[in-house]
Amino acid sequence: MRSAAVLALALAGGAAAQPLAVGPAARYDGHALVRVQLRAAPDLRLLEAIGADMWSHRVEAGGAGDFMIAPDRMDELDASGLDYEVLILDVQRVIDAESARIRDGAGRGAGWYDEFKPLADIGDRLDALAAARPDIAAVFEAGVSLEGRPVRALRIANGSAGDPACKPTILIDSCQHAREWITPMVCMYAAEQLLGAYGADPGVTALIDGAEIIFIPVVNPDGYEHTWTRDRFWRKNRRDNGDGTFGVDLNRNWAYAWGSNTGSSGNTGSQTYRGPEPFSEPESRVVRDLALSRPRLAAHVDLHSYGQILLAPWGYTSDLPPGHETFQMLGEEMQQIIAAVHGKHYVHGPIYTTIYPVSGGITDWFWGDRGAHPFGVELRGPGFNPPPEQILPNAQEMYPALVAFASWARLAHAPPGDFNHDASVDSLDVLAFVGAWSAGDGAADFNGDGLLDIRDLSAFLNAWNAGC
Ligand code: 0X9
Ligand code: ZN
Repeated sequence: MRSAAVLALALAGGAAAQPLAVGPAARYDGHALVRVQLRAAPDLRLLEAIGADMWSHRVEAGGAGDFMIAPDRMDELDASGLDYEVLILDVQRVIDAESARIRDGAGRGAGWYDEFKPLADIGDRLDALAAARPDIAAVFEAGVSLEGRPVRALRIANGSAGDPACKPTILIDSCQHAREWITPMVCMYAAEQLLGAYGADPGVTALIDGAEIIFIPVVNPDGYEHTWTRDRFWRKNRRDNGDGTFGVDLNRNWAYAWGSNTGSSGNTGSQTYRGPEPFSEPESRVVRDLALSRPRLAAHVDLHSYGQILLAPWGYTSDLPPGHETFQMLGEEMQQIIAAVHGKHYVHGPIYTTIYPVSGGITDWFWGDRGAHPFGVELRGPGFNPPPEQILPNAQEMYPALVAFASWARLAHAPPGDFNHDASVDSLDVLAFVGAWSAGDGAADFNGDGLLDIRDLSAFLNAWNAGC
């Protein structure tokens, strides 16, 4: 293959390899979305047996879940005796309406957040954000997907403040699951607002001076592209499993407590197929390797949709994680911040008992393996294709919650010797500590024994000597 073919490929849109096998686009004629009242765990297996695609599920809502069911399986649902209500009669009509709206530009007002965006637009916007603030923002390629698409990231940090080795990293990603279109929008909005607030909002300025914040709006670019071109409700990546099925659920591919049949599946065709081994997929490896490259990983947020839920570890067990009280405190704080914006109620709690068991999930890995504080977030619905009017309010309510969480994580994960929290361990920290200590400031109770004495001074100096 030379000149002409290469040129045609280049013009067709750059580096992304195009999938070779292109069959007819997936259709959902007559598929219904039903909300089912679940009585017990076996009901979930029953629904799986009739090929139901679980869209969302919340234990706290009395075990109600939304499931998409094919028209030829509705009889089986009726025969099951399960109580259900129909939310959408014909899912294909909703897809058609959505694509017509996007094609005609009907939902498109002046704002970027008035309509869902394809992968290329998200990439362009990332470039524009970085170009507008080259002093504190840069786009980089975190890695490459299975089909050769770049997994792009935006890094926000102030290179002229502090010492990089002292800076806590906050990582925010979205779209492990391809069909959850609202998630990259909310992710982009948070990055954009953060950049806009630098220098104007003291809290955000301190955050950007004292930490690095990395956004990955589309972890699963192959799957995302697939939802725009072939199958609106594709969830997994695009791995050819070699048996006629495609896709690994990236959020079951992480190494912490990987492989349990509670919370993931070994069946290649399953929506929660975990892959042949932990980190078998390039997309999960890209995020893992980025995390491993950061010396001081503080927090991780993984955006999903839908259900309005703030999710803490664990996903693999109902046992409470170490630090459970801290997660409860943070969940409550974010819940209140979100509610104060547009009045939306988000529930919060551990994954396992708040939605359902998840093993090999990203959130368990960040806490169990890395010790970074993670949250998984289920954003607004309804469904994976909410009206585009939901995008902006959803983004507006999440942004301050993310800032609060990131700001907490920056301080909680700062090097102990960085007493004044300016992301360097230097003589200013000694001055600040001695000042606090002689003023009887509780912050100088460095060993936390309730007393201010010489032991605090020596504990501080040990930490200070250790540097970052
Ligand atoms: O099943 C999942 O992976 C998530 N639900 S979804 O409907 N978006 O597929 C829940 C996982 C919880 N953990 C994180 N959100 N990280
Ligand atoms: Zn998801």
